[in-house]
Amino acid sequence: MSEHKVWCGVCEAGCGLVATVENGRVEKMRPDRSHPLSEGFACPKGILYPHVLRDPDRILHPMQRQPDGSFRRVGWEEALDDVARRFRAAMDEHGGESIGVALGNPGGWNYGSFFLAFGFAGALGTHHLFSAASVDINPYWVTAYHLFGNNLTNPIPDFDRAHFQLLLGANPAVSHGSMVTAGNIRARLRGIVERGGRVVVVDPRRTETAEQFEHVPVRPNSDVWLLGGMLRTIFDERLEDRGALAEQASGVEALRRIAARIDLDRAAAESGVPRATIEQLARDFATAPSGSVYGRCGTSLSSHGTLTKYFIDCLNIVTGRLDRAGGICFPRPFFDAERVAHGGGMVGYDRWRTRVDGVPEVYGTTPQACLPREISTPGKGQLRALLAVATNLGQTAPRSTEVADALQQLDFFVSLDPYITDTNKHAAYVLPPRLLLERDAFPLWSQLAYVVPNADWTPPIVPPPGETREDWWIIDQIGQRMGLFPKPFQESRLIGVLANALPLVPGGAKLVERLGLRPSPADTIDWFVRTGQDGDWFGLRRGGLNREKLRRHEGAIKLADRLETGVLRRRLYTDDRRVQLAHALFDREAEKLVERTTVDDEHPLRLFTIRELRTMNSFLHNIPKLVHGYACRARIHPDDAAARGIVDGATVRVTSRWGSIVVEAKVTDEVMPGSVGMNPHYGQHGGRRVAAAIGGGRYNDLTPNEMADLDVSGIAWMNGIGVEIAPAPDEAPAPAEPIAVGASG
Ligand SMILES: Nc1nc2c(c(=O)[nH]1)N[C@H]1C(S)=C(S)[C@@H](COP(=O)(O)OP(=O)(O)OC[C@H]3O[C@@H](n4cnc5c(=O)[nH]c(N)nc54)[C@H](O)[C@@H]3O)O[C@H]1N2
Ligand SMILES: Nc1nc2c(c(=O)[nH]1)N[C@H]1C(S)=C(S)[C@@H](COP(=O)(O)OP(=O)(O)OC[C@H]3O[C@@H](n4cnc5c(=O)[nH]c(N)nc54)[C@H](O)[C@@H]3O)O[C@H]1N2
Ligand code: SF4
Ligand SMILES: [Mo]
Repeated sequence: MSEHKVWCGVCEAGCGLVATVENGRVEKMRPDRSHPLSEGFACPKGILYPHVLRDPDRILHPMQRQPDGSFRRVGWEEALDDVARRFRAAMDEHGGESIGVALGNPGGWNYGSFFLAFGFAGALGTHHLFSAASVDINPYWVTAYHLFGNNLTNPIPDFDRAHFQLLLGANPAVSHGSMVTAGNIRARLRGIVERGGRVVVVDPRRTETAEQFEHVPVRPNSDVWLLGGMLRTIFDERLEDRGALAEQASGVEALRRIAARIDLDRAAAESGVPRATIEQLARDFATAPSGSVYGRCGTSLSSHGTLTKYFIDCLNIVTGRLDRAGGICFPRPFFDAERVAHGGGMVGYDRWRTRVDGVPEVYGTTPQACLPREISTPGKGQLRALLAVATNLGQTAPRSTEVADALQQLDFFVSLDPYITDTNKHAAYVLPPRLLLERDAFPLWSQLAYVVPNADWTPPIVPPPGETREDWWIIDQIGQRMGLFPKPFQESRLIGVLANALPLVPGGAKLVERLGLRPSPADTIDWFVRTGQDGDWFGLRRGGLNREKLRRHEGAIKLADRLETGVLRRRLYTDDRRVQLAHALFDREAEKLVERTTVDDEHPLRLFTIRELRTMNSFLHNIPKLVHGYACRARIHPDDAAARGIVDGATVRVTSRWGSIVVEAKVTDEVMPGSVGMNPHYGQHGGRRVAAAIGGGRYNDLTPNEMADLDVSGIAWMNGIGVEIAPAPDEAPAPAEPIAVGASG
């Protein structure tokens, strides 16, 4: 029996856990009290994660789809050769652009698969790179690129020193934080109140977070009005921090003009928040000793996600909270992915437009919303083959059923996933990855948002089961067999150093290519860790970090007690090293906002998403201990229910302009009148038998994907779409039929 300190990469909180391993099996997980960030906090998803490793529905061998829709076990050689041959045929006949890559949420938490998915798309020269960011954080990426010069720059709330924390569209008591990694985030928020400060939660639902703090109900999809109204008030009442603006920002006048367009009475009417409350919130926020505004999915997955995020950042900047204690601070990553992405030419916006919809690229990716039309629209560059990595977009992307239908039109589709899902049940092959604890884990993204800077690189602690392989290895094998990656990886520290250092000198990049140097993902990261601000500089700096040291060290190494301040100029990528507030893009978005009417008489209620503590997007619904007691329910306010003759527990039909589903109603005043809250990712019908048995409707059958309805960032609009609900006593939710998985082993 042995114990190991590990990093939980299931969600963004990045908790430290202690795993007890016996006979190559994880028998127990408990919170790691010594972890610098989570300090003994963990949730059931992390603690019960080992159940996923031994889930009987997990596939442990390459699976090939049969004509009758069932799956049969095949060998790796056969599978990889066939996959490579068919991708190669698509490439030869129709060009690299005809092949796409879709990378889902867990792919982002797996550095190797992230590198290889982007690398594979890069080598193909395809624009068909669909990332989960386009159903999550595209407004962050677009706004950061304009304001800070780098999509990945993400100043985070310094909760531990804040006196006023405004949270919009976020439920950290359940989600444990997103785009900010704060371990026991609830305790940190309570700390604000204990110091005499305030936490205000703006949400259409009295959430688990709102219950504990001050709650301001808001109509879904209207935060942009509330925030715009706050900005307007701050300028009108001269509450802005002129010193900070003069020092840190350019283009303030442009922002003033945008704010002046927000009429406060209309802001109140649109948001359902009284004008006096908007004005008072603005004053209280601006005059608090410190604090910040933070917005997440409720604000991002909206029809004005980018303008909303712009207003959030601007509120922090005009009140002098950027780069200041208790405000929003720049993180201190030990692997500076911002610098690497910038140096590697990855950052950007609108360098090209998508083929069918003509929407701007974001960080080199195409929004998932475009996927069905890229498949169905003939012409040069039509999408014909897809490699899906850790994504269930037939459930999690907008208009999920249309996505699933479109996937069936592909000539060839391959998926890397531990399960047969709603999405990959249409794939020719499903290839089995190694999961957390079976592979090494590196906090590629979360370390960009740690409120307590720390470093960790967890080695695998149990042997991989069956014939599973690492995601990156699988993609690499496909690429090599296609002749796309001319060299195998060279697992060598020296190669890692040469391949990454040489491009820094003129002509070096060419030399790397001529010598055929191809470092493994781990060697690349190691090089950047060693040359980062906490690195060992190859022995020149004593006590500095490198891979061996991190892997040998049990648990995470604390790098600083708190976030740094006064580092703005070092952390910005804009030409003048100031925050750039003026951009035509934001003018246009403000113009669109004031011109758009949001009244939809046929769909007067507004639907929004409710996440649950024990599920993680669509991934963990197959673990009985996690989904116990859960179901898909449309929560509706008693007044709205009475007006429609709906009683608690009734079967109802929820209809939007884009689709219709049947679910169970829950009548509750936790949601504000005029809104409907629902859990997503039910109605699963893949090979996850427990998940399928729960039934329920698919939320994303109701969400739009036409560009005319969406934000400039291409972010899916999932919160605040118009719906109507009617009793449907004679209808039952469609029964799910699990896919047969033969001889999985
Ligand atoms: N209505 C609505 N829809 C939403 C949202 C919402 O709030 N409302 N939220 C959106 C957001 S924020 C996100 S991030 C997306 C998430 O949507 P997805 O990116 O589709 O993420 P998951 O649902 O977690 O599905 C991930 C898949 O990866 C598999 N997987 C897990 N670990 C691994 C691994 O290590 N390797 C491989 N190869 N596969 C793995 C799982 O089995 C699962 O099938 O959903 C979006 N969809
Ligand atoms: N337990 C659990 N944790 C998770 C996940 C999970 O599925 N389960 N998913 C992970 C992922 S991928 C992400 S991206 C993060 C998301 O992290 P969060 O954004 O904190 O999580 P959500 O629960 O989606 O919170 C969104 C909140 O916005 C509210 N809301 C909806 N529409 C609106 C609106 O128009 N305006 C306002 N003001 N509020 C609105 C909802 O009621 C909800 O409380 O969570 C991560 N953590
Ligand atoms: S909160 Fe997230 S990181 Fe922490 S234990 Fe739960 S799933 Fe893992
Ligand atoms: Mo997400």
